[in-house]
Amino acid sequence: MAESPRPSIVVLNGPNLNLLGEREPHLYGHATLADVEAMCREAAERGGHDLDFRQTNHEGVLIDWIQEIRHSADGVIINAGGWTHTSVAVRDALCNVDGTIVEVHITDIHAREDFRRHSFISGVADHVIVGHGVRGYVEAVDVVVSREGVPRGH
Ligand code: CA2
Repeated sequence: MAESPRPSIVVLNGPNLNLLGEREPHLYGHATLADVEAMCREAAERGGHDLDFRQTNHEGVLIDWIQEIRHSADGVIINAGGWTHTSVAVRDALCNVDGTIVEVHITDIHAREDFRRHSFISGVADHVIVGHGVRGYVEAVDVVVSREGVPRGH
């Protein structure tokens, strides 16, 4: 009998997160996005999952990626950066995702400027992690691993 593929987690990062570790360390810390990817990969491996880690500065690219993985990913971890607070289109794309959705923010978006308090994504996410620094990404991987087999919305 053919072996079933390992469950998969896709981590999607939005605009400017490629600059992580280069600027504003007082807010975002010193870890680079490559460091975050390595941490996520280790956690996914520990949980027996494959990991696909991506970043884009282009909103349409993010939407294409969400559509691409909507039926194949067991979990989607998303830090949509500034689009969190502006994009109905990213939210609409996420509505079509079959797997678990975890929204992550490095900072506590509720304790910063007023315009960061509203997230278009939180309403369609199964789980939201804010303000735990880059460790929040690892927590998100652990959430997806622990929810394996749980249908969306439960
Ligand atoms: O706290 C988060 O993870 C955010 O999603 C980060 C976004 C911000 O717009 C959200 O309100 C909260 C900003 C990403 C920009 O990341 C940078 C990292 C280092 C240096 C410069 C930008």
